[in-house]
Amino acid sequence: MSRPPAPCHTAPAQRWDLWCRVVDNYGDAGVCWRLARQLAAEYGLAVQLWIDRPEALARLQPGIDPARPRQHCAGVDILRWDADSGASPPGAVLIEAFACELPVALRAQLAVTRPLWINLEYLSAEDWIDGCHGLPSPQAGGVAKYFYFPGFTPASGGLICEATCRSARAAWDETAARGWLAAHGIDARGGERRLSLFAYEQAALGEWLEQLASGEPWLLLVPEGRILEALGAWAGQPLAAGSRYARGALRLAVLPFLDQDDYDRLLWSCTLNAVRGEDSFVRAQWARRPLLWQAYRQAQDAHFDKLDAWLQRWLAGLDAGVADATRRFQLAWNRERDVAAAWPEFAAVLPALEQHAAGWAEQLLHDGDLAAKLVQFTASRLG
Ligand code: TRH
Repeated sequence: MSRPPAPCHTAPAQRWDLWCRVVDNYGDAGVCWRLARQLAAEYGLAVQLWIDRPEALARLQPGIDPARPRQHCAGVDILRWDADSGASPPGAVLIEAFACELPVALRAQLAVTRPLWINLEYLSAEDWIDGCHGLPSPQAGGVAKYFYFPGFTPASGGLICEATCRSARAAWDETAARGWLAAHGIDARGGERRLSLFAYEQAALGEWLEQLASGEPWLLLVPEGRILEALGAWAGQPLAAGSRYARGALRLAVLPFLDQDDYDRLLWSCTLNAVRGEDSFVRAQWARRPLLWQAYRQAQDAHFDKLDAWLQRWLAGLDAGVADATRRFQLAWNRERDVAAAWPEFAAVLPALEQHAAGWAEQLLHDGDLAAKLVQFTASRLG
């Protein structure tokens, strides 16, 4: 997909406003921050990111001060979304992330200011996404709000992937990985495979760790987070950033919570990445390595539909044995049981999945990344 022409430096940059409410964890802030940065860096847009909990953003990006109501970082104006927000007129494009309710004051002016109003939805690999992506929904005052669905198909809104991510990943190799680990005080050992772990609570964690301890050598790399409690219970000692622990063939190193760019480097350095939610799940695909996805739990187990839909796409065309072993382990991880029983077969197919991973990433980006598609989508509607 061709990119729009480079920004003209004499014309004022088009302004986009991105509104983000942090529901929980880091995904809402993570997705919005990534998109805001990319739109500013690659498309020369003047991006304003309004966020109700800048402290979530501060964990992901060094240099952000959550106490400041307004600041500029990585080309983006970051504004705290508080009770008085929404009085100033929006830019040409207004993105409401994940159906967050826009401020009343802002909604009241949309019929007059008429920005292109987009609801950026959560990611799903389900088929119905393609039929809904890009549809307008009439709102009060004759204004349309467009549904923008990220996704895995050409007919969807695509996946966020910055140009810098592609080039830096392409240049990353085992020497870089070892250097990165050394900088974090971790010595890489020959013959040892690496597993990164970013997970919600996980009842089956202990049985998996036991098995890892009694098999081939693995180095488990865990950024600080809520999984540390379960890990510490298994290790029989409290764990925090900097902790080291070993049992049998398993070595464990706890890292600090990394900034977004450094978290990518962790993913690129591992044999297998256990990820969760939405944004780390996408980043693990750009890592071009096998991944284990813990979907964000939803009512009525709706997340299993999302998991199935993604597995169908990811595993399409793979040898039936590889696909079955992978599906079984991903389901066991999400059901939080029978993980130990499913591990040996999944471990055996990791090399085949690694071979598949690079082609999969290329295929996903073939029709353009999310920002490229979004910019085209807006250009065609703004005229
Ligand atoms: O944190 P998540 O579980 O986030 C979410 C939210 O819960 C949200 O409400 C939900 O709807 C959504 O998931 C599906 O997982 P996610 O999406 O992977 O976001 C994590 C972010 O944190 C991502 O941008 C990567 C980043 N990260 C770091 O920057 N450093 C780290 O060390 C780690 C572990 C993650």
